[in-house]
Amino acid sequence: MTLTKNKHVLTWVDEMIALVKPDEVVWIDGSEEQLEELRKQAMSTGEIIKLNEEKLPGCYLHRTDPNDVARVEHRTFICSRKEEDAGPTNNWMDPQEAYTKLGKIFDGAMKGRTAYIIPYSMGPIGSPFSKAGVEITDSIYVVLNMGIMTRMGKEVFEALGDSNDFVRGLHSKATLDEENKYICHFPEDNTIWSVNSGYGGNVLLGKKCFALRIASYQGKNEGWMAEHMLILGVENPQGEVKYIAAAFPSACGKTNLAMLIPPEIYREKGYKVWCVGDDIAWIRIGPDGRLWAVNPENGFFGVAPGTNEKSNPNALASTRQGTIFTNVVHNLDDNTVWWEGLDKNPPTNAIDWKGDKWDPASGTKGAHPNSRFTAPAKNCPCISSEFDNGKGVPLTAIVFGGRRAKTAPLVYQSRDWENGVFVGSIMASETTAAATGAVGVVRRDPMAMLPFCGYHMGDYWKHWIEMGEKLGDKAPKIFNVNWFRTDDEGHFIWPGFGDNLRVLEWIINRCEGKVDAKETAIGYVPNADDINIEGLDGFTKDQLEGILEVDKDLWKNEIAGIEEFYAKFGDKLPKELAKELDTLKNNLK
Ligand code: GTP
Ligand code: SPV
Ligand code: MN
Repeated sequence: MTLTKNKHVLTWVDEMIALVKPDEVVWIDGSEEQLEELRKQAMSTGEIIKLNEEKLPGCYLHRTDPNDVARVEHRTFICSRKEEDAGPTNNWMDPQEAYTKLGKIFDGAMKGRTAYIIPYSMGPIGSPFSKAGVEITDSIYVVLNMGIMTRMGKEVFEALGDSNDFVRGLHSKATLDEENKYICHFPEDNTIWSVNSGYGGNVLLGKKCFALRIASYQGKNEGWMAEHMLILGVENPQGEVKYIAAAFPSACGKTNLAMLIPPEIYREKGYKVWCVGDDIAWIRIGPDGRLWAVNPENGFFGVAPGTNEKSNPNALASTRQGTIFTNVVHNLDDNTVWWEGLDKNPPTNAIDWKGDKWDPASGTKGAHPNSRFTAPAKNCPCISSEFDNGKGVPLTAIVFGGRRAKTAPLVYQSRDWENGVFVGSIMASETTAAATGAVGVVRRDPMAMLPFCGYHMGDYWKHWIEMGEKLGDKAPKIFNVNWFRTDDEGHFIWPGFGDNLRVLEWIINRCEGKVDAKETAIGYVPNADDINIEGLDGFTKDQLEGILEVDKDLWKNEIAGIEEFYAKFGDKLPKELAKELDTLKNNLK
């Protein structure tokens, strides 16, 4: 039974169904009964495994194909009509060529299978700033994950009415043929085609594909921004909440920062941190002229390894019910899950992420480094009261950050908005397991959007600069952080995690004009006395001074990398950024 009379939806669905030729078509209404029916089916085929109902109620384990465990950037394309519009940082394919090429792969790909038609909303259903999507998929795993990550169900069609304003997503696991794996975006058609993968970021089309790649393009045209950012609120002892959005590349600490638990001395004083979002922010200028941010998602697709009672208790608590675990260890003794960094007791009677019997003494990893949990946001003990507020929250500060063993100090503040855009544009970070390819290689990742910007990065920077012009003195202050400076033995110097609140406090103090700072070549760096290290066992002021240091020689080396990167943009490099680079060069002389 179709769930809508919307002609645009029906025509498109008919067309896609004629292409992929499933045996059956099921419209997802979002009801618990229908989801339960699908879970039963997926359990019967082994697609998901039900976990211990007492210890992990409503939780399931799924394993993807061992060759299909992360985003595939080299197979991800922006199919704008003009090649130039995809820019030098994206793979481009001509849209007609892409539709033809993928059309052949999709042709009959769902024979013998069921096509599920998923209506979903990014943002609370019916809010003026929310956007609708429809995903057609042959994977129950995708349906169940979309049910956690988005607002899914027939109400989305009710809110959509007769409108043509929805994103069309087509996904088939097809044969998982790596040579024919494509994640194609057609920003001018509001369309996404994804084939031959079953991994989250490639197939949960509401997430990176829509909420970042398509939405960043929409945002440029409509005057707002779609960013790879967490959103959190810091509540001070007086009960005032200041909101911060922060962009870090994949697996660089967004989920952890978004739901951090304040250090004891802060908790005693009455500080609280509220999580609005952990991965994506849709940001626009509100009626008061300030920037307001909404989290368009409804759940967390978080990195499992390293998540534990100490590093991120709120994330762990979020995964204790109604969660889908992907590519973690299955503990057969009590039918629960485990991953590296959960605790020091790996199960001995266990199956690893590949589905093989696993011995923790073997030295191999039991969980894939990019294994993930899909957990409902509502489970999070510190979820913000503003989570469902379609208007969003007003931003006091924007923070950029990456994984840098050296060079970038613990924190610094940009001089002004344009300088802040420059700081975001020169971000660099060590690659992680969130995408296929080498891990630990430093690459430029402007605004943490390198893999997610749906149009020309030069135009994207221009858009940032124009947003600043509109904001004027109401613009949030822009900062950069780096939790990942290492010592000579390669150990992280800064304790990180909950203690990152100490840095957020400095950031908020700066926004309120409460503390001074040292002006350096790159921007304002804290005086060591202004970062509270009280109660930090074994961390000294010397160490703090060390990680606040701006090493001019390292930064001079950095210049070459920035110039090389900027050169790719030719005359699309905003002149404001070229000027900022000149200033930095002069400052380093
Ligand atoms: P995506 O979901 O891929 O976008 O990742 P993310 O940015 O949300 O990263 P996440 O918070 O899941 O952290 C990724 C990894 O970084 C985990 O292994 C964490 O344990 C580690 N990490 C997070 N915060 C810190 C920190 O402050 N210090 C250190 N040393 N590691 C951290
Ligand atoms: C990321 O890689 O930034 C993620 C996970 O948040 S994915 O949904 O796979 O993109
Ligand atoms: Mn992410």
